[in-house]
Amino acid sequence: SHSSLCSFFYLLHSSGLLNKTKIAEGGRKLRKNWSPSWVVLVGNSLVFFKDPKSQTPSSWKPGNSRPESSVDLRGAKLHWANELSSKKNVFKLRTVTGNEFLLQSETDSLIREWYSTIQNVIDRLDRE
Ligand code: I3S
Repeated sequence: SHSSLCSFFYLLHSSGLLNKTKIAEGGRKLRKNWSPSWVVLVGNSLVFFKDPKSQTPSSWKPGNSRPESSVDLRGAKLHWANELSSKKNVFKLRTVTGNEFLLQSETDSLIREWYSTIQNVIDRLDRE
């Protein structure tokens, strides 16, 4: 149908592979554990999928995918955070509940696109 085709292209547009590590849970610091994660923006949430090899766009089907976790972007804060890692292109996402994630890509244009996409959602939610 037209609407499922629209959803499909929307997901394709706002999904991709990033390196991810959670660095805090409820304000408590965690040990870094970087791993590639398939990231999808769905509505007001970022959804992370664990196994990128089985979660490429061609195999992505609603129903057979297993999100590892998801992040509510309402009230979240986004900051460039290159001082928090030896890797380049790192930003930090902090949720209202005090969960903190670092997201990273070797591709400058890709990380900038993710940064502004996420910031736009946060700004829109702030205005509501
Ligand atoms: O901020 P840190 O502690 O230097 O982060 C590095 C460590 O987490 C390291 O793991 P172990 O200390 O458990 O071996 C990771 O392998 C590194 O990737 C972390 O640093 P970067 O600079 O990559 O974020």
